[in-house]
Amino acid sequence: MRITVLSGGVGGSRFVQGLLAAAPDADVTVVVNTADDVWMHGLRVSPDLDTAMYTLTDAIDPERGWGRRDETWHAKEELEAYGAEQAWFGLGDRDLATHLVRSMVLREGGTLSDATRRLCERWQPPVTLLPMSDDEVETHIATTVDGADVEIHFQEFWIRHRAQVPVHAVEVHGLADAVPAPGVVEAVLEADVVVLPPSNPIVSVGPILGVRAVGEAVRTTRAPVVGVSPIIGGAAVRGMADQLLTGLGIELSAGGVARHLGARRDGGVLDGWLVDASDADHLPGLDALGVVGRAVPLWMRDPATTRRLAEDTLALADELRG
Ligand code: FO1
Repeated sequence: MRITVLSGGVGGSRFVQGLLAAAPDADVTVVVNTADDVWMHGLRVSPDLDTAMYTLTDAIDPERGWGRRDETWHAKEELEAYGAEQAWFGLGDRDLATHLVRSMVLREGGTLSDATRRLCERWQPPVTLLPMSDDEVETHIATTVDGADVEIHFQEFWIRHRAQVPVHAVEVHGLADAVPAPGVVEAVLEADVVVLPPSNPIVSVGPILGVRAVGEAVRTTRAPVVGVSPIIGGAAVRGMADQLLTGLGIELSAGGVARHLGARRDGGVLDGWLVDASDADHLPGLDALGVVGRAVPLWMRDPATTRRLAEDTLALADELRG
């Protein structure tokens, strides 16, 4: 069975771990958001690609959910001592080698796909890891810092300001002209199941669907498209979906995100949508939207609950396939 997952960083990668446990014989392709990518100290950093690669090879730091386990921060301390502008970014010493290798591949004229393949030669993740695009795409946030209206990179919004500054607009630079990376459209069109895991609908799943040909492929694939709500109750499970959705006027609920993504029958991307058991009151609204909803335990607390969520997702896909 071919499963294609459109994923951001931490939440999406955790979900894929459950998917691999639920369907060990499946051929899984993870199409990863690259709009979080950023130039840091002259190096190209791809946070979601690295989080997926590290999570699926158990190199991830389990507490942080990003970066390497057993990490040290000497380079970061030295950059702080130099008063380097971007010293606020969590650049780990082990992680630094990943950015150096990626940047070397790019500097030699390679693509982000080439760099990802190069890094995966070492890590051998149990999935095919594809950037959504090889074009440079970057999410910037229009905000107000110390009374001044500015536009800053998403990473600065999230890390330096801890998402505690207002969101006036989200601009994904380069997205309009970005084309899918090699293999991405095929992975969506030839899948038996396409999954939108509990990643941020604005800054993670959004940009992937915003690569025009990818969004079109998701809307036209013969595979059932099943999403998992990143919102439980009225709050994001983790990350900064609260601030982003509210800032953009999208209802902060499982139903609100489903309406934002839309039903495939009306030009949206969803056939099915999993909400948490505590959000079962959103099921009638999903029916009205034209999306088949299921209320199941959504919290990925441990491998068992994560696997169960993946099983519930595949079960709904089977139902939708008919
Ligand atoms: N997240 C943080 O909250 N603080 C950091 O300093 C930080 C550094 C970092 C470095 C490499 C990397 O791959 C991810 C990193 N992240 C950090 C996480 C990252 O900002 C987010 O995971 C995604 O960009 C949003 O999903």
